[in-house]
Amino acid sequence: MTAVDDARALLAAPAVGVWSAPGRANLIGEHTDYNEGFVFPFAIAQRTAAAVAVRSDDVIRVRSTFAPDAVEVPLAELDARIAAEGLDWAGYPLGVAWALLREAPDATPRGVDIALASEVPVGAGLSSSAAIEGAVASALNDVWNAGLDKIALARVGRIAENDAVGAPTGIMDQMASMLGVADAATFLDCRTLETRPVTLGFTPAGLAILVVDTLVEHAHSTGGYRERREACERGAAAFGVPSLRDLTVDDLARAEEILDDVTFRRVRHVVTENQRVLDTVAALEADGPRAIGDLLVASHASMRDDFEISVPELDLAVETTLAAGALGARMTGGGFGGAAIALIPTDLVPTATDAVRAAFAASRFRTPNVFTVAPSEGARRDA
Ligand code: GAF
Repeated sequence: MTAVDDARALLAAPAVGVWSAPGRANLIGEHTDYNEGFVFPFAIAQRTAAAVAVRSDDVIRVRSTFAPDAVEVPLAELDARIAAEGLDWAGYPLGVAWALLREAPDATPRGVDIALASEVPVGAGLSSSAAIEGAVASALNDVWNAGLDKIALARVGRIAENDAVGAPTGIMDQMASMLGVADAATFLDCRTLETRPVTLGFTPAGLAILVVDTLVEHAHSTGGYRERREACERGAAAFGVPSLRDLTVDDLARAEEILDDVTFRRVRHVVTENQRVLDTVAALEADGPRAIGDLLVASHASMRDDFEISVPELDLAVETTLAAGALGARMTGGGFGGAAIALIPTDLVPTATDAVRAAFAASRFRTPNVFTVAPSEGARRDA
């Protein structure tokens, strides 16, 4: 059974349609999105599906396979329910409905039942939240005749996440989920929202992306993520620029002079990470996927040492996969837990998987989930 089948089965009434959107892995470009920089994520094959039935009243009712209770809100009370907070998982789909109505004033809202089912592991740093947002935004865009394009729907997802759920994230995950292309990653300029799919060519090169989900939980609505964002804003303000996107590696000597040590290291991560994204795209296009390993390794070191968002489990996953023959490896996503990715020859996947499990056992860490992901298509209507 796929998520599409599960969502349809959960819906109590005949569906007018089923829409789905994927999770994502970020190949490189971490904590650069809210600094108006560059990112290079890809959509994965695991998807979240939203099956929708139209109701005769003006109630929006959401159910999911990952929570026991349905949540119902009359459309007229949506503003108040979002403002009151406390919606838990239902904050994502209801937040999308609320944001869509804000962004598409000509939409024709009507009562709907939405049933959600997901194949995207929750809390793994693979953006199960963007997958929910993308599926629900795509569904309501059609059912309510909102007429938004994919970039506008990504923005709707981000507004839901920022203003309804309260996580101060950037737009990378929603753009990756909406715009994914099979066998490609999305090169995205977060200042202009210009995007370009870049072919990855992992399979013909005999390579795979191995994910190590450490099962260490993280939440971007709390603590560390927000603090990192504030440090970046302090750094930009000290230079009198709108965002760290406006600095280059040539500005780092001056940054070290005028900033305190912690703020300087946060700035150095973002500035060098932006450059690594550009270098990764260039290396891929010139020399193919075997050429990008060192950039992934450098990205991880920068997140571990300068941005300080790694955890021992992520470092161990990176070290162990590299020792098992990966060409490059790094934590992916916001950090403080979640997953690492490794670019690895396909024939080494079984031994690397065993090595990671053994290393985690030896360190008395929880047994991680280890699996491969494939660059896949973005949000779509399935039925
Ligand atoms: C999380 C956020 F949701 C993204 O916007 C991005 O900032 C990422 O962390 C770090 O690159 O996934």
